[in-house]
Amino acid sequence: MIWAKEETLSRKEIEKLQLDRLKKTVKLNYDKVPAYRAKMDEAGLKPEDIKSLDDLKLLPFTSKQDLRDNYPFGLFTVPKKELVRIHASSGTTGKPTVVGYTRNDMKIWTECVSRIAVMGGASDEDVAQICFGYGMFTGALGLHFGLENIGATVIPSSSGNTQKQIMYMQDFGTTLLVATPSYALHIGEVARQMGLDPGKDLKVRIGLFGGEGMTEPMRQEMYRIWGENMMVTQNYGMSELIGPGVSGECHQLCGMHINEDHFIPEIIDPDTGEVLPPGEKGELVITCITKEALPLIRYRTRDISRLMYEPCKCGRTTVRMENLSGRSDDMLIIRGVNVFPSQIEEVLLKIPEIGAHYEIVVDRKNHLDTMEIKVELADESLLDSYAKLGELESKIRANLRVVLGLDAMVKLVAPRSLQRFEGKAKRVTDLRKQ
Ligand code: DLL
Repeated sequence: MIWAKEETLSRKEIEKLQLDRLKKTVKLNYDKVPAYRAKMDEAGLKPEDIKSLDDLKLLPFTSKQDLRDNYPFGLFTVPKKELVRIHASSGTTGKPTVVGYTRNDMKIWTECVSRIAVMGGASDEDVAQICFGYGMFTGALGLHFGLENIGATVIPSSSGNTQKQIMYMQDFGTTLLVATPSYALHIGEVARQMGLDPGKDLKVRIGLFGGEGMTEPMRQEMYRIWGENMMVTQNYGMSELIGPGVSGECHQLCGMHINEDHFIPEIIDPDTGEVLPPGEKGELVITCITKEALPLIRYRTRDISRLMYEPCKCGRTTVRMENLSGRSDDMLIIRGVNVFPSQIEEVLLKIPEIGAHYEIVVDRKNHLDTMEIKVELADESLLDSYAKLGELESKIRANLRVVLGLDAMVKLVAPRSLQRFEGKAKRVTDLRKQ
């Protein structure tokens, strides 16, 4: 099923809509946000200069730093009284990034999330358990309102207390699970430890995952743990842009459809800021064209992706973004080589003898970068044989060397010994920064 007719407009129709909305949004920012007006003035631009979608590239970027510089409400286009909700993203240091919604923004957000939920197979028949942490994170309340809107029965169980989550699943007949991919794996593992086979003993048939990346081998691991019949999709979003609801995968699993009547995507070269031709990989930049309170223009997401305009078999005409390769600020530079944690995950999860949990520790010793990857064994049986452990370690190192082009230390650890995460997983510790 397709939730909204806007998901199937022709390219010409969508572009017309985008241009009208872009013009209004640029004017709104120019009139109401002194910081953005100053940037446009500096670039010698007036709202009337935006005459075609191609002119988008003339506009100045917005970045996280702009939000910081204007903390908390300086980039908002409306007085605080018009806000009905505030969220904030979890900065690890300093002040958080604050975002706000008018009543109309809430409607748009709900609509966008309803679309991506339906893309992932959700319907009013579903009992949806939301295992994102409720609070300032946009994930839980975003999915909550979107799923309620399509008529699903929502269980706001939040994250943590995993055994109780499983009890709710059994007792309430949960059919749809909302979580980060890493927490979904953890819940599945705990269910198994409780003697359940999630594919048979639970009714969960849809996984709507997001908030962090899910590589293809991780999706395979999800089927292994939750059962082959689970519909596993991921969706993408960001607090600054709206929260969840920017894009989501449909059943074809060929990238995430962007809600293009609300967001205009571009891909740029992260170093030069130049817009790249369709199909090339680079940093995703998004312009919000329907929001009222915080309609960010050309927001630099730091996420690395590619746009795909080829038609999708699902019938939607909206452009798809490739599942992220990572964030430009997640990229590790090890002895001069660029390494994305997702590349490491791809290698590790293809090796059957090891589990889905890993930790990457980067350090500098004697002026040389080192990388140690701690990997969990899938089961205890190998622990008894030094020879087999050594062989496995060499195999992992060799596979990593082929993909990364550099040598990493590999440390095999006992099953279930690495930390588990109830929200977004933290897989990398870079001791060079401390
Ligand atoms: O994570 C919004 C969200 C919640 C999206 C729940 C989907 C589901 P933030 O906390 O602001 O917002 O974090 C945004 O998370 O820039 C990406 O780096 C990462 N991210 C979100 N979804 C995905 C995904 C929410 N499907 C940051 N794949 C983004 C990879 C993702 N990374």
